[in-house]
Amino acid sequence: MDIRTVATQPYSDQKPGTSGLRKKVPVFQQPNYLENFIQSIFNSLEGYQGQTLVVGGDGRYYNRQAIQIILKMAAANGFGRTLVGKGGILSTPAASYVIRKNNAFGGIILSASHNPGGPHEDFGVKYNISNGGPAPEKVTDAIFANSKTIAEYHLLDAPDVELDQVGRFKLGEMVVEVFDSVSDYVELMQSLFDFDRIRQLLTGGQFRMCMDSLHAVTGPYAHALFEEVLGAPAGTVLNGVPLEDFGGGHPDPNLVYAHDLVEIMFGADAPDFGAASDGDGDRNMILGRNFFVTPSDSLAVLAANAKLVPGYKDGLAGIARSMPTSQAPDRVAARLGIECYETPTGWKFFGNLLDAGKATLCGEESFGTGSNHIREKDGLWAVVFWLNVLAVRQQSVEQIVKEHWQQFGRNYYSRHDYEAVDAERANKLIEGLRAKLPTLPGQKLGSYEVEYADDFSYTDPIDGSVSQKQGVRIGFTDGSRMVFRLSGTGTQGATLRLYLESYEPNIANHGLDPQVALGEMIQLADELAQIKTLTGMDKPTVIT
Ligand code: VG1
Ligand code: CO
Repeated sequence: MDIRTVATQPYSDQKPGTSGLRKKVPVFQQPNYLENFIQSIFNSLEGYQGQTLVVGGDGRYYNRQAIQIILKMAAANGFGRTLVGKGGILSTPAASYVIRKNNAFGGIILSASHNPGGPHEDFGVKYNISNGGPAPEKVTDAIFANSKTIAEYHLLDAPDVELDQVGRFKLGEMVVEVFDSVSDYVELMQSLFDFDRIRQLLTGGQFRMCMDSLHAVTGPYAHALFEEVLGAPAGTVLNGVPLEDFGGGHPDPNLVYAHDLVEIMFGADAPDFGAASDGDGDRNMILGRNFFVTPSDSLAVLAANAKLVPGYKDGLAGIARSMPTSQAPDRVAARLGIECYETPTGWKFFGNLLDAGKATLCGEESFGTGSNHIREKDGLWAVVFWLNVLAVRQQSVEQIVKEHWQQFGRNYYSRHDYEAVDAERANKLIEGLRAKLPTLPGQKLGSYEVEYADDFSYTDPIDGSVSQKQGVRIGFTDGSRMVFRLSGTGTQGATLRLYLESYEPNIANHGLDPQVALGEMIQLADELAQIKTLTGMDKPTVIT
């Protein structure tokens, strides 16, 4: 078998976003496009000769073809061993765990997460470092820099390898191990949670749950975890077979896209607990009977109840949340006497805090929750955490959340997304807001008074690196906020995200629809940013 060096030309658009490089499949299928990016990753790394690389993806269209290319390139570039999920399947959290457990040099995860899949839909590539977490900005910047000057890549000339059988074989000088990642992951969950108690809950005949895997990567993990190990009846997991196009849907666990689950949980004779996860298994949505838990509240509730769970019984070192996430977790941190860190959007910013032991739980408003057990957010982990809390407290999801609001007050929260906006107009909107920022503090807007207005800048407390322009935020004197930022994961035009939050300490006012509670702010945001005029849209594409 020969190592071939292939001459290539750079592509100019290989800048990784919030979570890796995401493009339409036909973009990735252009000659040398994937190869260029993979070689640019390798070129930005040092010291990987003979080391281990983890490879897997969420099973979407082009996953298998991409894995074949990556394996041959890894072999040609001198990796000693690759660990590949069976069938090419590896959830993002499982990949993070496998990297850590095997002291791998890093991992390549193929996913566009919650974006649709298929021949004309999205594909993505993400590089994770040896701590199991997404590459930090200095690495992704180096990858992008390499992609702009790349002139050649290396590839082993070899037939395709068998991905569907567990096994170990050689590809050139490199060892390939195809493994089943489900059992490792189940073991990890078992080490954190009280499985006996959860099993009692799920088999006691009183409690019913429903898990929607949305035809994405968590299907096999969820079947093993809930139905085989924890004893829930067969049929507990819906849409549990991963499909290359996710059955035509968006594998995005929210009230809009997880419609099968929403119908069940808000229908007659609904189960007690419902959950869904996304394309690559790192997001989660939590529902009670007729009840939706916002991701920010979920993080706050898990933090407040962490002592009930074996893996966290000794308490939390700290909490970290992304800036646009609601401040509900901050209130729990204050009560517990621990720090709550505020980071830019994207899990890569939690890595240093977790490695330094400063934070134990992390979360984002975008249905992401996780802990120091790995370095990615973890959808099924959040579901099992909730089950453990439910099993101990013997209350409904709704009761637990409402009691939480009684203790801490309620942070009304909503995110409005305007998708596929013309990029120039979206930038104009953000620039317009930036220009207004200095004049806003002290101004009265409706019944609100602006306390601060800035463009969020983050200095990493561990390595001192600075990330600027991470979202325009306008805070009011009563603790309410609105945040504007452009998505870094979309593949079509620009997506404007507007995040809205207000704080309500009074229990008597806890029963409002968030869109009503936030009504005046929604109006003010439009006046301030000229959203309707500039986007040409009279309402958001998705409200979560
Ligand atoms: C979105 C979310 C962000 C999340 C990211 C990756 O990014 O807002 O919170 O970390 O997706 O999640 P953006 O830039 O589009 O707002 V996933 O599940 O795609 O790995
Ligand atoms: Co995801």
